[in-house]
Amino acid sequence: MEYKNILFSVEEGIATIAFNRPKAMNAMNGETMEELYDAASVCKKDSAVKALILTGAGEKAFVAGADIAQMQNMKPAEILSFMELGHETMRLIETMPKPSIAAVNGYALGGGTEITMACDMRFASEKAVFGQPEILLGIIPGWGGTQRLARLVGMGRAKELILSGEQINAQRAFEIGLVNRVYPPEALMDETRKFARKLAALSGFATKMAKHAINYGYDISIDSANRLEMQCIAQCFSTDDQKEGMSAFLEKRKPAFTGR
Ligand code: DAK
Repeated sequence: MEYKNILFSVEEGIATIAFNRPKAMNAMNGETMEELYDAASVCKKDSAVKALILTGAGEKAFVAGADIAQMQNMKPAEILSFMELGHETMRLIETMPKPSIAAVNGYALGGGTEITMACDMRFASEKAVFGQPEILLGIIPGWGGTQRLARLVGMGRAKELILSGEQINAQRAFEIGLVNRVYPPEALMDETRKFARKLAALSGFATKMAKHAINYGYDISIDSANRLEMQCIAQCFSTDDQKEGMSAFLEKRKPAFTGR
């Protein structure tokens, strides 16, 4: 697929998807969501991709939300397909067997915050701004914000943000657990890439099993979830990576994982 609204590159096993609609603060229209879905599908399938970074091109915005101009006059059927595509894309990123980091360089509002929450981790520039301002437009979050925000920061804080529409800075987002790490703007991408490379060097199979246990264990009973974990770790013991990881430790050398 040819991309118009995102920049997509793969370097040293790290895929980077940068939202790139500077005139609209990288707002998500249907076309951009289709491109994101396509690029995320490529990342999932391509064995050369070991980790994924989502960011915003330019200095001002990650994604300033769904495109309000496009949404304003959408008919119910259009809203429905926009909704489905958005949810499928978020779930694709969240559940893909490879780690993802949102490198949040500026405004991440509404659908922007929702995209960051579909990633496994959020690293923010000191200039980043988060929020779910949908209520100010007479709507509510529509790409999982009501659910993922409450799971990440707790119900009270999620309600505070969603019911008020207030924006918060990176430091506050860090304090409430929405953001994992905060960096000076000029260090954000280097630090994120460094961390992504570190994740990419680990066992791809163990990463896949860890994400599987966390993602699918979260909403079921603790007993069922622990059983799921048991199945996942048992599978790890069938891999070369488990043998390599443990041998390397005992031989006092760095492991060379192959993902098998
Ligand atoms: N949509 C469209 N255009 C946007 C935009 C957006 N979300 N955000 C900014 N822009 C455009 C502005 O209209 C402006 O365009 P021009 O006037 O230059 O043509 C340009 O980007 C620059 O913006 P500003 O002039 O406003 O720049 P400032 O630095 O003064 O302010 C800002 C930056 C990010 C604080 C401000 O632009 C802003 O508040 N933007 C809107 C933020 C917002 O409300 N975002 C939430 C959108 S609602 C659904 C699923 C999901 C959703 C809805 C439905 N379904 C499944 C049904 C999600 C909804 C949302 O995300």
